[in-house]
Amino acid sequence: MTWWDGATVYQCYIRSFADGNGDGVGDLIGLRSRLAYLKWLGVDAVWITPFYRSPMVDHGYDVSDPRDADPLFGTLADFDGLVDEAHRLGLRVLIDVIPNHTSDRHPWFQAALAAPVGAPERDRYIWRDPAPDGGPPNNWRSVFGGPAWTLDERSGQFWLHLFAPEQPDLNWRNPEVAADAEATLRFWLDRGVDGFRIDVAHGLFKDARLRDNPEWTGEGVKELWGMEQRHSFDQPEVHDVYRRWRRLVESYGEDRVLLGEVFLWDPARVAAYVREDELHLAFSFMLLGQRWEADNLRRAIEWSAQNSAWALSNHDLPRHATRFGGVVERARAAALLLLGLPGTAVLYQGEELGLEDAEVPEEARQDPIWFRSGGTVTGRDPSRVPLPWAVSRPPAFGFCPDGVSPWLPMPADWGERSVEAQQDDGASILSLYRRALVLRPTLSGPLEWLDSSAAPFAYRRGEVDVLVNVGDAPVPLPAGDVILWSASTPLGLRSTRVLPPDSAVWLHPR
Ligand code: ISL
Repeated sequence: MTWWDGATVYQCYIRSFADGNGDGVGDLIGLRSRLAYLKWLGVDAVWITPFYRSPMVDHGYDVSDPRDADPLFGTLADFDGLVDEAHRLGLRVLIDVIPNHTSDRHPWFQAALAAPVGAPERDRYIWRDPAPDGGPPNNWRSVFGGPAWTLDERSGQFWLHLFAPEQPDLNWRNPEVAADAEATLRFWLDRGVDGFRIDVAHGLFKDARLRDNPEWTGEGVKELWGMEQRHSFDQPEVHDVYRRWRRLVESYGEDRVLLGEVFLWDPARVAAYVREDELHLAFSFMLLGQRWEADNLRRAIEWSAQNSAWALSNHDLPRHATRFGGVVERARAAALLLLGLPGTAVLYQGEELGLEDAEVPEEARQDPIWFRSGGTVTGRDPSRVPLPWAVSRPPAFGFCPDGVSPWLPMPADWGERSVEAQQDDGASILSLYRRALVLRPTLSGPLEWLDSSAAPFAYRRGEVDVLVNVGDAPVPLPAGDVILWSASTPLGLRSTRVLPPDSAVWLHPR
């Protein structure tokens, strides 16, 4: 059995977790100072989003040096100290690796811009002559909106960027690119990391002929801006990369994990990445996008690949407390639904506080999606607002020192949601997460669906039944000993017990 089987990983979006140096942006020393909180909460591992050298166009997912820390977040020595402290506390450390693209400030891209057409310096990226009409070489769109190509006036060629123009896509058909990514993996494994979350793991290779993507007809690799991503994502060549990476990480021992962001809707295509000789885990995006509806939640869990990493929220999507309709009791029930599942669960920072998406005023927005869509798509800032730590210290509630503005404004009432406000309150959602994390290891074995008439949504894990009332009427509770319930009010007398709407229980059936 591997350590991640049954484990819970905590996603730390580092910019917004804890500010240790007082500049309004979260950092490595801030995270280190809060590791004891994560230990207290009861998670097994922390996944830290990118803290590498970056011009921060995409908040660190545009990397100019993948083997150094950005001064905004700290130093390599800070990182080493963080890993040591985490390991001392018994917490594993996962970090991001971003193999699909670099920053346009990466020395490789700077060299490419300076080199003549056809020079080896350019071949690490994807360049093409304009189409006959002078426009982009094909019809691909950037995930962030607009064309996936930008013209380099000097050379007269376009470069490919599936994300922002400042994130040029690497040419994975060039062996130097593969070798450099492996050097990055080794660099961090040598510093003691326990695994990697692979950004855009379904990317990397593009169709060799860069054919136009067809219009979306409802099936295929995935949809984006009305097009099927048949030629831009999920090419067969990518699997060899992960076979090599698997051997590489295994040369450091069996306990280093590869977790892919394989953002595809077709479960069979996701499953193709999670194999004996490829990735250990891939996120279940089916569950990440789901609304509070029994059938859809159940289908999302059924459809997802074996070896899923389950999550309800992350830094790219609306928080699930908001997606589920802003009903606190639902967020509480969802915790029991998520933490009852087998395999690996991933919490997104702040969900344990019941945080919802925050209103971010237009003038404060920072996500490239907001700018590239010409202000028509809000983007991801609302789910990236910093965490409140202290009750009564607006506007940053202990995220950063008093008198400093956090990099995104925090709602005025977030003191009530803070760690300090909830930590000693047995009825808080934070206490509920903590109790669930204590009990999670007692749930064992695979998931078995229960066609229980007592609750619309029910599954069994060994000795424990997980019942979730996603409906809007109370349902009778089957006989058994309740070991955990989500409702913030007590369950009531044994004989009259019901499961209220928007609540869940873990129970030993009788
Ligand atoms: O393909 C997608 C939509 O159809 C995207 O959702 C894509 O998988 C996702 O945006 C990738 O996200 C990751 O890489 C981005 C970065 O901005 C995100 O924060 C990161 O999670 C570019 O590095």
